[in-house]
Amino acid sequence: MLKTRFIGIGALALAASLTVACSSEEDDIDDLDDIGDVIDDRIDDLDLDDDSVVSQNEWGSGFIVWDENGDQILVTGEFQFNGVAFDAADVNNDGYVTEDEWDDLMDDWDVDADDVLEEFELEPYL
Ligand SMILES: [Ca+2]
Ligand SMILES: [Ca+2]
Ligand SMILES: [Ca+2]
Ligand SMILES: [Ca+2]
Repeated sequence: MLKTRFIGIGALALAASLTVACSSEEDDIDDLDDIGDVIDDRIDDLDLDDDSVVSQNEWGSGFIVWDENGDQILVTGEFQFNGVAFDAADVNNDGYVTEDEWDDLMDDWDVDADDVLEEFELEPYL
């Protein structure tokens, strides 16, 4: 008779706690909007009905949107087009753009006089 003794060995599982630094890289940056015919964010903000052009009404609303502190003038920090545009807009050179100056700007920039600003008309000022 062979007596086999099974010795139950309590196996000790040593859980080594490894601190794994899991850096989750998010690849959701789609910065591909520099392609020619994609509308600039600034135009997009003005173009409320997304028809790719800025109408006079939209242009008028743009002044209000950009005038963050609501003092009826746009200073350089609020004015989101470039320096050339600001100089063009600030006709009397007092350092800020009033609503009248803003409205006149649209007439100046609407080179094809169709009462809307297309991207090509705004492009030099972005
Ligand atoms: Ca529009
Ligand atoms: Ca302001
Ligand atoms: Ca001015
Ligand atoms: Ca136009």
